[in-house]
Amino acid sequence: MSPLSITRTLPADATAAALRADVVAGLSRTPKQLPPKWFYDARGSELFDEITTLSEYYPTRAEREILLATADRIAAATGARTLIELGSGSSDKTRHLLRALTDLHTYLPVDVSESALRAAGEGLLAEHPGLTVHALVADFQQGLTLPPAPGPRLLAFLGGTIGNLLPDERAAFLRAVHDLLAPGDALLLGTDLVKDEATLVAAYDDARGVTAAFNKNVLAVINRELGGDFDPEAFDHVARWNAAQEWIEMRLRARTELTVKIPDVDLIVPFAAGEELRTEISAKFREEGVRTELAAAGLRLTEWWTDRAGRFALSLALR
Ligand code: AVJ
Repeated sequence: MSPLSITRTLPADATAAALRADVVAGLSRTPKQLPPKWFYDARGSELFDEITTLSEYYPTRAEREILLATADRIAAATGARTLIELGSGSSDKTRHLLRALTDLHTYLPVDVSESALRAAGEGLLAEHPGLTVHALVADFQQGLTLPPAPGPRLLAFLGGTIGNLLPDERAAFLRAVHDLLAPGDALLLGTDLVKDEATLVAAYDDARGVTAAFNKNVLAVINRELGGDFDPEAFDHVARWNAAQEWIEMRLRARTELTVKIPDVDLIVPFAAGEELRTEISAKFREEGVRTELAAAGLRLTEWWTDRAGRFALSLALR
């Protein structure tokens, strides 16, 4: 069995520096905001995995349904010899793709979590002994350099995570994907779709409060990493549909007027009673919008697949 190789393209202290910068900038401005990537420490990743099992949270199941139904067509359309997966996490849904991609030589999972990459990589190698697995510890928003790997290459960005980027970040991201790919390479993109407000809000405000705990986990991350004294109990979880932007916003709302100290970045953060801190946007898409955004980045949408209920889409686009 070939060994699992792991390359760290982030300096060891890059994550810490990025968190400090995001906390200082995001909590000093009005309205307050933090990028969603800081949810995902070990506890946050566990809570996210639990979210994917909730009856209200349909995207994971819907995307798996599409992948199961289309994996063979994806394999035939791309003939991929290399699969690159951004934000691979547990590589759970990837298994359906790997089974179908009969010409696959190399799998390049990319994630900020080295522990997730190691666990997933070892599991996949056991199932596909001939496969070369080269994991990259990297933040795909900070610019990505890929090791040489045989083409055609298929780059997968699943889960609807593109929806967590703001529109200008999304455009920059798709442009970077275009620049990473060669003619004949493909992008497989998962996007959650616009639907009725009640279904969307329930998916981000479940009855058992798992999403609320996930949302508040970012406060625990700041407390632990930067010596903060956030009291998670002092905030309410808010999930709201922004109809103009067509995205869900997750927020944390201060129950009372309060002050938070974050000594490691010399920050004292006042909250007014009812003041909200935006922790995530999760954009929802329509086919025409996806087609247009891909085209603007030089990528051509060739396939659009949804689950039977029409809740989620997988797009295949060619460079
Ligand atoms: C799967 C990472 C895209 O926006 O739906 C789940 C994360 N946030 N519940 C999403 C999430 C709240 C999620 N992503």
